[in-house]
Amino acid sequence: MEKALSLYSDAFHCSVMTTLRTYPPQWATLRILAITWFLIQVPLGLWGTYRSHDLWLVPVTPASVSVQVPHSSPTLDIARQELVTGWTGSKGSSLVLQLVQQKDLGPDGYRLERDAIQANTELGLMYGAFDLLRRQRTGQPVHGVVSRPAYTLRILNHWDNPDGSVERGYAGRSLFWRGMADLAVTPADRTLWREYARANASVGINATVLNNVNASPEVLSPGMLQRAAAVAEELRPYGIRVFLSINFSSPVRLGKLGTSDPLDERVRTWWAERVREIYRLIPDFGGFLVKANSEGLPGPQDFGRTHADGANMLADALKPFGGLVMWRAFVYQPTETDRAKQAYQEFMPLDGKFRDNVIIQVKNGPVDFQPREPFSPLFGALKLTRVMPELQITQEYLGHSFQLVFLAPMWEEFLQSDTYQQGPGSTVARCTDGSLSGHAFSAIAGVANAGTDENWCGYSFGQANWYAFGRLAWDPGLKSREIAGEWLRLSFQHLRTSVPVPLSVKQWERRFAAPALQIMLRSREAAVQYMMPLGLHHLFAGNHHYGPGPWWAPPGTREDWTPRYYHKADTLGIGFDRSFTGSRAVEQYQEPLRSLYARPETCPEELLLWFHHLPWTYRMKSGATLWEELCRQYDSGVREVAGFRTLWEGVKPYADPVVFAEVQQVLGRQQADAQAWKDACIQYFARYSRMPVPEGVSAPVYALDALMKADMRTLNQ
Ligand code: GCW
Repeated sequence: MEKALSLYSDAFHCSVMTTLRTYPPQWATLRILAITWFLIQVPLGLWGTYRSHDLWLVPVTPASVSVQVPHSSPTLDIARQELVTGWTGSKGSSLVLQLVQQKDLGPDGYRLERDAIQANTELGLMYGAFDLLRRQRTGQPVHGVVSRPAYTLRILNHWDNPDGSVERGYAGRSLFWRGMADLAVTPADRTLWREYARANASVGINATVLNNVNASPEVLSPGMLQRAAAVAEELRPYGIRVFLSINFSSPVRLGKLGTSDPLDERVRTWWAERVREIYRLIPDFGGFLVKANSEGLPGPQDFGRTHADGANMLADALKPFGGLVMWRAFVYQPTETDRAKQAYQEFMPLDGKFRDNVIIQVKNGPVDFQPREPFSPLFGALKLTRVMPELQITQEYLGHSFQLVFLAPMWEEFLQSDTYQQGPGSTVARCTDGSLSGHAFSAIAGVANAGTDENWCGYSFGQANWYAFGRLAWDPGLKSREIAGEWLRLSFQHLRTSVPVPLSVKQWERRFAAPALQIMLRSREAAVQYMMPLGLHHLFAGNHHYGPGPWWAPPGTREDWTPRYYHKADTLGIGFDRSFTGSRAVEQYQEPLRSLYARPETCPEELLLWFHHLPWTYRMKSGATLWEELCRQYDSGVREVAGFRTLWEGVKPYADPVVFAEVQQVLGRQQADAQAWKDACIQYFARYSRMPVPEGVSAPVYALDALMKADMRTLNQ
């Protein structure tokens, strides 16, 4: 992308120069003027080309506004500066930022009045300022607005390693780490961290975990802590608190103690000292995120202790400083027990045993960020313990940064799922944002998709997922459509007059925004269809989690890491039986879900093969057999992507050429890879179903044997 952008500017620059060179020397003055114009316009961003690094915070030529702040402070100065440089309201307006005492606004909420922003805190005023500017740019009402976030903590999880690599990152290197030998903080680091903080604050994100949950003990080394402190310094004025992931065996690996047993006094003292040291450097440090006894990582169970023992030990160390432990429930072992059941089984007996500064972080689905899963039954089930959702913004299982998939529809589906824990209407959002539990404190996490790529997210539309996470963490009731619409306007509307065919706002909405919106809103369902329709899950070839591999099972691989564990295709049928005749995972859901999920006739078809192993000839609601329906879903997913390409071709005259070319390329690869998914899965499953591919389903492009040998990541690169 970066390359594309600079190629584009270079091309422009060359053509300006060539034109000028062809004119006679008396044109020298004009030449100088033209070059000066060019040099001024580009850095100021007034030239109207796409600058992917700006994200949704595109610079404008502001109208004049006078902004009064109650006093000067780093946060209020930011709010003021944003308003002055970003004002697109009426010229000559005056605005007062007022600190008030209004209980209904809470710590981060605000009220937008005709000529005032009111909030209880400086941060509330800053959030109000960002919202006001967003509203001006997206044509929403700018006064009479009261807003406060649903979740107290709206946090990103970076899976960044000390060496600068990013686990499941598809957008360059880490924003925070460059290796243990390069911990010095440069001015460029600070600039990048401020830009990062600003982007987060603009959508209400107020915390971040700087390193991978697969944590290296080194994160607690003095050098890394000092760098983390420098990050915290830049993030603080934007209201973003820094957290770290820790490795449970740090006392042994870093502290050279003989044990990491959470009940051992020396271990407890060691952690208490580490925590004191951190708070000396980062006075508002948020706390620890912990992945323990999960996927081979150490944890309290190594010493015969429970997750509660481990979490509480850290919570006790953090308590005097107001710190928090986010303890992940992503735990499963290669046992006979269905993987989807294990987190619930481990954590339910511990309900009520956690300290009040512990919160259990649960992935949205019971398995692992698959394109579609039912919600994890832990939501709403843990009644005495705080629970927070973990979403994945980085597209590990949804096409990396090579496919355009807008994730808000998936998150909306999840957050609005009814758990029935306290009767109808007990949505996941309400079970976790404090509405039902009455807990004063609540949180939601998103695994970040940002890296050092010029455009932060690997491809431009990936930015929409970062944006959407922030917006939903603030207001889980928002609709994907509203979020996508906002993001499109913020990111691209300013280009409408500098595109090949300049447009009015109305024309731009119709000709550019509407088709782009349609692509975004349908993209997740399309991905489900061409990857794993009807409740299928984890069909990936290899640990890269990109392309199809329902056959994938290299010798020695843990069974629960192979697709066959999940799809269980045989000559009789396909799917994972989690009903009462199978693993009984349905038992973990409240009524009426338990009964609905337990019977194929009442199970939602989009989750059918998640809960049931059914004959290939099973009759679907459409009257087609399961096999026919499966083939058609795959086919329809590929067709949908072909449709996205056509829609996108239609925006060409109205799109910035750089954006156009980039998305065109992404969709091209997406269609080819969708085709590979369809061809792989239909041909592979046909070996079991032994049924003909139904009429109307397009013929394969790839032969199964070739796909089985190919590296799916590079097949259509
Ligand atoms: O889905 C899996 C990923 C791992 C990740 C793990 C987790 C950080 O493939 O890369 O590890 O989930 O969430 O802990």
